[in-house]
Amino acid sequence: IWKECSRHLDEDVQSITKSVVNHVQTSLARQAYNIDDLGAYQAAALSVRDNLLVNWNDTQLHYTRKAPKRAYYLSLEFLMGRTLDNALLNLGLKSQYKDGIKELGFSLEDILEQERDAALGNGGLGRLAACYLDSSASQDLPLWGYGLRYKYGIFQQLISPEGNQLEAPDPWLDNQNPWELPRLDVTYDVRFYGHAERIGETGRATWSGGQEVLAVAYDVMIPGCGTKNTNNLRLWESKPKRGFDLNSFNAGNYEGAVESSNSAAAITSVLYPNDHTTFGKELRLKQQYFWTAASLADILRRFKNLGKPISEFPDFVAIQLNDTHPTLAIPELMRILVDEEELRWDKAWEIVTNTFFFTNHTVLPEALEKWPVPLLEHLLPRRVPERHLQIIYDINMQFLQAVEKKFPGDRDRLARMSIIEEGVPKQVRMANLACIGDRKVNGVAELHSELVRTTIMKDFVEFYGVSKFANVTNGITPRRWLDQCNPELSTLISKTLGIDKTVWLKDLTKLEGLLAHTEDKKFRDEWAAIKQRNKERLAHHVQTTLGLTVNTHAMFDVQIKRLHEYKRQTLNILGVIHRYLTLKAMTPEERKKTNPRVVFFAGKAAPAYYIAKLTIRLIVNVARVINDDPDTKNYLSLYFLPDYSVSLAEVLIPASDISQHISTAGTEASGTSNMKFCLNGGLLLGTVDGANIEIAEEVGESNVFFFGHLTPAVEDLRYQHLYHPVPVEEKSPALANVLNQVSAGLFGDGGVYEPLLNTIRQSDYYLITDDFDSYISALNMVDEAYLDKDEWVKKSIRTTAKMGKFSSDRAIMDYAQEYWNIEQTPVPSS
Ligand code: 26Q
Repeated sequence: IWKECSRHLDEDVQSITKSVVNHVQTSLARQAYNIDDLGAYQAAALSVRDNLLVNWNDTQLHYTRKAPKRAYYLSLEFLMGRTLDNALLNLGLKSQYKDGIKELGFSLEDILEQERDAALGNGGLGRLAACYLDSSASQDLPLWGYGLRYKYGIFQQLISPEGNQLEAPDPWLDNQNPWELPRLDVTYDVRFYGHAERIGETGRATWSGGQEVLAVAYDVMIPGCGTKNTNNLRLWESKPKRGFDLNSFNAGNYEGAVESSNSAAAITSVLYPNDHTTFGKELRLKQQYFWTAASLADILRRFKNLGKPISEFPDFVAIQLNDTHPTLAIPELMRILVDEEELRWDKAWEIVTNTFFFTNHTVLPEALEKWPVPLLEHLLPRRVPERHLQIIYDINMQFLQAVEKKFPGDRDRLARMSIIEEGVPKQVRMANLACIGDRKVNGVAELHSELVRTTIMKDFVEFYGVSKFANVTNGITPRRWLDQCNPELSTLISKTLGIDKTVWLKDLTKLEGLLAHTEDKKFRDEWAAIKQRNKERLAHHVQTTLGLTVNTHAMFDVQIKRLHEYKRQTLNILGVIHRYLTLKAMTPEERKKTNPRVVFFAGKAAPAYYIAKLTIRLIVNVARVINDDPDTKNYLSLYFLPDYSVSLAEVLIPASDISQHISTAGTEASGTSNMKFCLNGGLLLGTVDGANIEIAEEVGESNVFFFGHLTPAVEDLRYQHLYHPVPVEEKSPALANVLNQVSAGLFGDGGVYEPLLNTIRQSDYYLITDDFDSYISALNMVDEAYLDKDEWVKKSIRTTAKMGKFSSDRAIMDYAQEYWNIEQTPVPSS
């Protein structure tokens, strides 16, 4: 049997080399002897793509034939990262390709590095969408993603000599992208501005004038793990409807001739790099309407092919709105049903409210999406009653009448619940519209969902009842976030559990089987050795990219996420300074007894977020001083790794001993990197916030390091800051000392940092002063725990073993069963 298998494998390897060489010659039009790593990557990718295409076609055909109810995930962000490694693993072809590529004189590891990340997202929300696609395919669920094909993804981050963040464009499509299939025949017209008129007896509306733009589909194949099912991510590109204006051209006005085509192409040119703020930009609203209109038209066309009556739409279609960004889909579907399908308002509304589901990702008031009425009015005209803004007004009127009926005379309540916020200008509250137009609303972790119910959606809970407001705790795909990024650990787990990896990767609760081995010294040693090699891999990366040498015998302490005041990178860097000052004050003998620590930061700041950028500058300049100090550098060093990305996360996460998730309680909706670190055996230092709480519930509080005030205290503390302020010196002398040292210029011109330090000295909205001392004691507890290496490794194993709950497979099945009512539809293996 073994001979038989290896013969097959040989055949596989032969056919792989043949297919790769074939692509070199025919697709790339190059000579096989004259190819570099990039060429080898492209040829290998095209060869893998051939495999994906077969499965993708079979899957789409199977779905069409079986006609199950389908789900659609509308997200303005899909933070996919690289594809080749993931596709090889999901197809089960990695070792064959490794051999085949080697036979051609290349190393698979090297050519994988050639791929650019698809970075069409800012952070957590976009990466969550990518994990859900992987899980939907792996669980055989008929789900498609819909998004935009931005020409430029999230900006590339550079760090200037002064330590400032600089932004450069991310031209990720400059090398051709083998993972997408242009569908030049799948297009829709989308219209902006212009005006609508009633025609004929029926009073149907037609729209004329304005700007017409073409939406062109690009399909990205999403392979499942250990299944033939390969789902689809459809991304829209905007194109001018007409090439250029011939009249202007003939009149010699060449600029004018291409003006409209430029503005059409602009719609999908760039991802907005802001998470949590900045509303009111016309182009962003245009993106949202362009994308929802094209996606809905496409979904409707597919539904119509079934030949079912429109009243059955919700029996065949469920649409998940990833945050409020696609909320215009609600009035758009109303427009289609009323204007084009000629349904009565009530009937249309019933269909709409049975089709959409809405996920909220934040309770921060400043992050709730609002759009000025005049802007919407301008973009989506309201000449006739059936147009968007009028539709929004009509939805609002009917809704408020129902509220008035239930709570007569409660004008404040009406004002709070209205879709329209009074003021100059009036604003459309997208979260209210999304809530009113949806079947169900969910938050992304238990605490967060509870906060949704008790704060931003309190009135709506009182109106609709609590059952409309539920929770689906986020998850992560263990394929990318363990098997792919930490192959050695994956192998050790399969060996220890005595099962094939596809089994536990698709039923992550199986990891609990590791608990039985925590007392096995040999297993623990292997576990620890893998962590050590992952630390060396990260050190090697830092050495080759930044030319810096990292001490791999120190504890690796990692905080990687978007820069934001609520995430409190500032607390971390002030803690580092405190540690530095403490070390400086010690004798050399005392220092030797301390636990050496290397601190890593990575993350991007929104380009206009001044305080976040100043935090980066402080981190970079503290690193310069600390890493250069001969007294302390063996005990404490600090690195800010530029241009954080999915690929960088894949190197950082497996290398971490401890990671920090230290948001002010009640502010981080869930967090998902916390789950990734723990899955890779890193311990967690965090606040009682978001999914940290559920992680602690799973692994036991003795295996995590918690600190800080709890959510119910936050509001009171903020009130005290405003009305009974206490100087930092009194609250935390240690912190006051740190702030003074920064001001005094220990890390270069102190004045530069005053605006940042003043956010703490003054209103301190995110409670740095209140949590600082407890944070420092938590850090000390981490040090103490790390001294007992054996016990630390046990904690690490226990943590990984209890991560079953956080697989995105669990989350996606929850959506499938409790929200969308869709069924697993496996493609038979031929
Ligand atoms: C909205 C309008 C205009 C411009 C930008 C935006 C915008 C863009 C991105 C608003 C928010 C985002 C991203 C939010 C985000 O990533 N939230 C995170 O979602 C994760 C997945 O649920 C959670 O784990 C994190 O807690 C949450 O912060």
